[in-house]
Amino acid sequence: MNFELTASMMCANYGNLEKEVTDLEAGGIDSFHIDIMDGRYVPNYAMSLNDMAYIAKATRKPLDVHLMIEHPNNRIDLFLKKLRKGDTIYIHPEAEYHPSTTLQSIINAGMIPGIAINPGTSIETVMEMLRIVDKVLVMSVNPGNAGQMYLPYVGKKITRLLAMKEEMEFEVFWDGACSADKILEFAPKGVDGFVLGTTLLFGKNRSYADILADIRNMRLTP
Ligand code: S6P
Ligand code: MG
Repeated sequence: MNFELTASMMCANYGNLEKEVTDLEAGGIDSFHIDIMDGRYVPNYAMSLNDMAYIAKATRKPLDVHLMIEHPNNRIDLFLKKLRKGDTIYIHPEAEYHPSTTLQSIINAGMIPGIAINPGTSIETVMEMLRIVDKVLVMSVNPGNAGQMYLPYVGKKITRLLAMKEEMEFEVFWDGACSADKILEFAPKGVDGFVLGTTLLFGKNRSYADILADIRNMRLTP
């Protein structure tokens, strides 16, 4: 079974970010998830443009940039010029008056366009954008913080999205409270990737390499 594992870097140890990046990369992580917040769209400040730029220089793995900011198109150029072709940018459609314009800016710059869907956002609301994007990041917690509880009603939305992804040509990624039981259930159903935070990856007394190998081989206890 093939699925992508991406590390939620807002959960990393900022006392030694370089080592975190190196250890995760050596341990087999596929990409780095960068949670950018503005204190307005979500009630928190996590990572910044400079954190993102540092990690982009520290690794050759792809970046997965999750913009939780209002009107990202106002200064999307700041992000685009520090990223590389093949990196992903997710926007929240409700944070933008014209989200498809923003997605087009991302496409024109050679990045992979994605939308992030909040727990309270229905598929119907974002239907047209599903035809534009390559990736859909389904939030299974409300955006803003790591270490939250999974919201069970999101599971049904993921199942519905999985039934649409072939025809509409997008991939489905899971963000928030990603636990062993969720990977065991949803990887076989076709979820393409999982964002790993405090629930499974960070702050454990085991190496990233061991944890990632267990997840990859589905050696997981629900
Ligand atoms: C939340 C953010 C997420 C979290 C991640 C943390 O606003 O988008 O990427 O950082 O979900 O994982 P966990 O396992 O601590 O919930
Ligand atoms: Mg995120």
